[in-house]
Amino acid sequence: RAITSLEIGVQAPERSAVADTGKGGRILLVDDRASSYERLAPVLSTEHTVDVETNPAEALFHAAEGNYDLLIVSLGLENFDGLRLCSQARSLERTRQVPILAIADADNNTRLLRGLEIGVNDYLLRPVDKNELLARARTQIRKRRYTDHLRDNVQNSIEMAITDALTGLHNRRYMESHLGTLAEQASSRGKPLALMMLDIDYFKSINDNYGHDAGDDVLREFAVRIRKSIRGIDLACRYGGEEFVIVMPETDLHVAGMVAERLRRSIAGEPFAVNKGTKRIDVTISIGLSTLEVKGEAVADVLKRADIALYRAKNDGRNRVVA
Ligand code: GH3
Ligand code: MG
Ligand code: MG
Ligand code: MG
Repeated sequence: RAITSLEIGVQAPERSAVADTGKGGRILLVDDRASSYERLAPVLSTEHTVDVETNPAEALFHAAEGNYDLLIVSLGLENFDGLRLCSQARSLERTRQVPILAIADADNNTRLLRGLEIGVNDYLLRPVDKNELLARARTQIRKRRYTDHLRDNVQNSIEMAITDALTGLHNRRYMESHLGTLAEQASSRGKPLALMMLDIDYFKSINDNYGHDAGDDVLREFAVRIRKSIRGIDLACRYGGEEFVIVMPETDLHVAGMVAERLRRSIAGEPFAVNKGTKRIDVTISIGLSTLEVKGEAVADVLKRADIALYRAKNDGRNRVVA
C-alpha cells in the first residue's frame, strides 16, 4: 500500500518561515578586543540574547555546549586565529550546523576569502554598521531556524514512514526492507537467524465483545510486552492487523523457542487492561517459528515457514508455539 504525504505528515514549511522575524536568537560573540565587543554586544542585545567569549581558546567549547543560533567571530582576534576557530566549528558535530558570521578588517581580503572557503556563512567589514549587523544576524538566524524546521520534518517523515502509528513498533515495510540485510549478515557470519510470527487468538471476538477501542488497547499492550521480551538487536514489527513478526539475529531455534514460550506465557498469564482500565480481559497468542536454514535462502521462504507453523499452532488449538 502506498503511503500518502498526508499520512507521512509533511508540513508546508513556509508558514513558520514567513512568521519568523529572526529575532530572539541566541548568539555567541567571539571577540577579544574590548573596544570591539563593547560596541557590538549592546547592539545585538537589543534583539537577541548575547554571550561574549573573549577567550578564543574556550570559544569552541562554549559554542558546542551553548546551543547557539549564531556564532559571530572576529577574524582579527589577537591571541588566536579566528579562521582556525571557524574551521574547527565546521568540523565539530555539535557546531557544524550553526551559522557563522565573520567580522573582518577591510584590508584583509585573503583571510576573508579563506573564511568563506571554510564555510563562514556571511561577513561584515569593519567599521561595522549597526543596522547591517542586525540585519545580517537576523537573516542567518532565520535561515538556521528554517533548515532546523525542515530537518525536523524530514526526520519525522522518516520516523512515520517506518513506524506503526498504533503500537510504535516498526511497520511491515521497514521489517521487509531490513530482513534481507539481516539474513545476509547471518549467512556471511555463519550465525543463526530466527523469526517468529505472532497472531492474537480470536481477536475478532475481542473487538466484537468489548469494542474496537478495546481491541486497540490490546494491540498497544501486546506491543509493550513484546518490547519487554526482546533484545535490542531484535527487530519487532506489526506485520498486519493483529499479526506481528519478530526477527532475532544470532538466535537458534532452541533459544527462539524459549523466547517465544516465555512471551506466550506473559500474554496468557496476565489479563490485559482495556477501556481505560475499567475491564481486564484474557488474551492468548499463537506463535509460528522458523529459522534461516541455508546460506542465501530467500527471506520470503523463512517468512513462509513461520506462517505455516503459525497456521498449525492455530489448528492445534491456539495459545501455543509451533516450530
Ligand atoms: P484467529 O484466532 O484465527 O487469529 O482469529 P482472529 O479473530 O484473531 O482472526 P481474524 O483474522 O478473523 O480477525 C482479525 C481481526 O482483527 C479482524 C479485524 O477487524 C481486526 N483488526 C485488524 N486491525 C485492527 C486494528 O488496528 N484495531 C482493531 N481493534 N482491530 C483490528
Ligand atoms: Mg486470523
Ligand atoms: Mg488472530
Ligand atoms: Mg490474523
